[in-house]
Amino acid sequence: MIEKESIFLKALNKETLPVPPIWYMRQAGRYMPEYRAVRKNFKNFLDMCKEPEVCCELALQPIKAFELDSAILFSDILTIPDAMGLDVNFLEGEGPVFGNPIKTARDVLDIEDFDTESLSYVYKAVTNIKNALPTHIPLIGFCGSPWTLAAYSIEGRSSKDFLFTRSFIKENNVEAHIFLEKLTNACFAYLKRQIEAGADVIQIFDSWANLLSEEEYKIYSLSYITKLISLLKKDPTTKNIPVILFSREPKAKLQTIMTSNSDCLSLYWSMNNIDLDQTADKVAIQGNLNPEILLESNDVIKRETLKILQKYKNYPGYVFNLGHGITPNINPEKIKYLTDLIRSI
Ligand code: 1CP
Repeated sequence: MIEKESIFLKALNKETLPVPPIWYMRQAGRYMPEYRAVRKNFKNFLDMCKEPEVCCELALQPIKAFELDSAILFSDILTIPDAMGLDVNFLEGEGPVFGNPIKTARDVLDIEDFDTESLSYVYKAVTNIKNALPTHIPLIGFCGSPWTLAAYSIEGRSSKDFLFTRSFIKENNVEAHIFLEKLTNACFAYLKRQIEAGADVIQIFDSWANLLSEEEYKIYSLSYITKLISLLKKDPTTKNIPVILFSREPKAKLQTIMTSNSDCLSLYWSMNNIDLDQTADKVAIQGNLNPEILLESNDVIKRETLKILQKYKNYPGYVFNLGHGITPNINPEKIKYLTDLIRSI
């Protein structure tokens, strides 16, 4: 339970605040020297995620360095496909590579049932982080969207265009939907356990929404996100937990995305022409400074940040964040500068 009042939870509850709460996507990661010092002890990134004590230390690093208004679980979205037997490895400089990806329709039918307890290392990390945080700092739990998890699982690795995945879902349409349904149920069970372990807020990462046309998006992504959120909103254990939806540069209209019923929309950095009259009082907004701005001078950072703060000044429920994750080439001093700047205005 959050004892002291959290401005992050207030914003998610659509309150207008004098200073917005601040956290950053990928706030723990390679841009921090203290992260790299821990990371060098593990060859495979996922092995590091399987150590709850280490995850706790990593999740707290940005809280200690910048006094942010929320922590996020240290883990990855690909824990679910790994638990389904798809054998996820993060190789040096390559990103995720699946030892056992979904290559055929048959592979979908043969996939192992998701055993929620096989990810107990994640729930232990949630509880450790929660216990280590001050009571007024909430903890975000998360999962990938079913579509985003399917895209990695079928492609077998990251890709710019996920061409194999996009033809697979058309050629094996029935099995594609069976797989998306399995992933949706797995995400629900996984998030419920994170909430039971101490997560105060949930974020769903639809990081590959940009691959789909509006029509495809409705069929392959939005319908499953909507189902996932409705499962969360129906269950007595999870129904009061705010849900944030991050969609990377979707082709679908905001009105369409809002039908998912999320409590907050996390905007990609290019989404800066949205009609706030249509979202106000319906959803909180999170975002959306382009992380690349953090490679510029302090003057440029200030100018671009002020534009965003001005836009959301009176918005009912605004959370400051970046429009995508912090990249490894960003200097931590820029994160400090940005955070202090927002609080000084
Ligand atoms: O080598 C390393 O040190 C690994 C770098 C790293 C880190 C720090 C990866 C590999 N994942 C993470 C942690 C992580 N991933 C977190 C918790 C940390 C935090 O936010 O503070 C979260 C929430 C994620 C979520 C995640 N993983 C997403 C969704 C967010 C987004 O960026 O859109 C995605 C797409 C992934 C997959 C992933 N994990 C890591 C890599 C290299 C990738 C592939 C990215 C790609 O396809 O380009």
